[in-house]
Amino acid sequence: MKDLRAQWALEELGLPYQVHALDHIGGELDSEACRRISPFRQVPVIDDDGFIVAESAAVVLYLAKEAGKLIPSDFQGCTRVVQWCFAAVSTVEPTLACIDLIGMFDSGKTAHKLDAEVRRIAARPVSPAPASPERPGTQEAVPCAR
Ligand SMILES: N[C@@H](CCC(=O)N[C@@H](CS)C(=O)NCC(=O)O)C(=O)O
Repeated sequence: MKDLRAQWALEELGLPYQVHALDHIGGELDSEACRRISPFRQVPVIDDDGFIVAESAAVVLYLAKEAGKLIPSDFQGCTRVVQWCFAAVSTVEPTLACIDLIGMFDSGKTAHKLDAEVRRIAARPVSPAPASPERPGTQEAVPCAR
């Protein structure tokens, strides 16, 4: 699933790429080759002429910077994109993953409090980032709940 983030960025940027699928069930992620390129033996990982980047958000940022598209070149604009990338992987995603895990592993519905708390967090409205002096009127928002 998270490989789609890398592929989406590649498509948006119009960069050529080849997909090398790995057999997770067959244990390919535990191979020595995978261990060398992926710190946590997870995908996606990209190999850009020998420069290896793991972690989907880092991959997306790297590709955008490399192509000089989808990300502003000024420091503040760039930081805003980094902010939303962090928000996606460290705020939004863990909350939604927790809801999924409760659904998968708490079929007996014993984790009421945890379920309610996570859903409360997921339903929290997202305030737009404040407009920056350089971009008055520019605000961003992403939906969190689903
Ligand atoms: N934080 C990582 C998470 C990557 C991740 O969870 N990848 C999954 C596939 S979507 C994976 O490799 N799972 C195999 C495993 O953890 O053993 C990222 O955003 O790239």
